[in-house]
Amino acid sequence: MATNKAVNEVLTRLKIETPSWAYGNSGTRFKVFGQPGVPRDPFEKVEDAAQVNKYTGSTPSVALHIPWDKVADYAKLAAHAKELGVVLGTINSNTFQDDDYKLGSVCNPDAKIRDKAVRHLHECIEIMDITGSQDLKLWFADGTNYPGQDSIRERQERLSESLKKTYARIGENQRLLLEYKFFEPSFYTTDVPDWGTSLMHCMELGPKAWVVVDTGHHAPGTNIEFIVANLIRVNKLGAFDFNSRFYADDDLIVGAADPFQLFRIMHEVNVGGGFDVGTPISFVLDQCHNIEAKIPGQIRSIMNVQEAVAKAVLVDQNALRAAQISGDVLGAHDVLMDAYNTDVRPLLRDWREAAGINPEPMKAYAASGYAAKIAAERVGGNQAGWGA
Ligand code: PSV
Ligand code: MN
Repeated sequence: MATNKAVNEVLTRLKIETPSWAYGNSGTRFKVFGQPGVPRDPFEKVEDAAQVNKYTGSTPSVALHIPWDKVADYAKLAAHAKELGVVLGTINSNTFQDDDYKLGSVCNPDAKIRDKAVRHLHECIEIMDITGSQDLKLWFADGTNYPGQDSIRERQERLSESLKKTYARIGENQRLLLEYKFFEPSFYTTDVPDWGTSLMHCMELGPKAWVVVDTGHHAPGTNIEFIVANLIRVNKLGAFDFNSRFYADDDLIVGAADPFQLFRIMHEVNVGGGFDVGTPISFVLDQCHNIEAKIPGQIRSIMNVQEAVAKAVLVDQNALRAAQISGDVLGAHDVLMDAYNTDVRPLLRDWREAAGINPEPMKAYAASGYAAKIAAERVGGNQAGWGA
């Protein structure tokens, strides 16, 4: 068995970014339910993100979404974050909520619209220059709904050209992250539907382009750990967007639907050196809390990731390898399951105590009175929501 010391070291190194949109109101296309105390602007979103960091000790950065988190002065927002002990992280672009993008953004048949989309991506990089953010994350809603609607191949050429124009503007210490998703909002073809397409474009672009694996963006039954192992093998896995899904892109709390899958993914990350010092892999939540409270939803998510990581690090690698090499099928499986079936919660409580954090983050946050405080203070103005 790996030692608790090894687990503690990884937990201390492991930083997970939370998304600004998790703090705003969200819902389905049927209904968005408001919640008391929801932030009214990006400054308040950052304050909530700082609370998650306070109770987990593991979320020192918050991802922004442009234009949802557009502010007049990004340096001021960055300074506000810094005062609260967090930094501004990944900048997420948005090329899916403008009427012009009905037929796509960077793949649109109209060159003027493609140019508009690329200008937006350049604007996001300008924001990164001010905030000091390392990563530009691209998720494109581009695709088609009907066979024959557009040329599949030409759309790939347009995508390649637009990505090259974006990549040309990426700074020396910045990265372009290309996320894939197999469907929605397009239902016949999606222009970046899978890891192969994303990887092909990233390889064409160069060393600053990396693939993002959003755990909710695969068809049911997809072996995500296989994808992760392969991307790590060619050193192109740039980031995770964590969430879980029962059906499609459900954006539920990571580890809620299938904690065993999350463990298997984290095991591949561990084997591939993804928790080592200097790992290129960023760990980010991409979730919406439609019916549950938002800050506790984020805290619970971080705890779920930590539990999966702790179990993955506990896998006895020597015993696993020995069993694998000797063809001991069930022995190898046992080694993995032993780690998965370990109750790591006491270990995590000890690690938190040693790190000066309350061992029970959910209870500590609930007892803090912060939820009642923001519900009383944040009256008037417009609550931020998915899409604002
Ligand atoms: C849309 O599916 C999505 O969830 C993508 O995963 C992005 O990362 C996120 O929204 C923010 O644009
Ligand atoms: Mn995502």
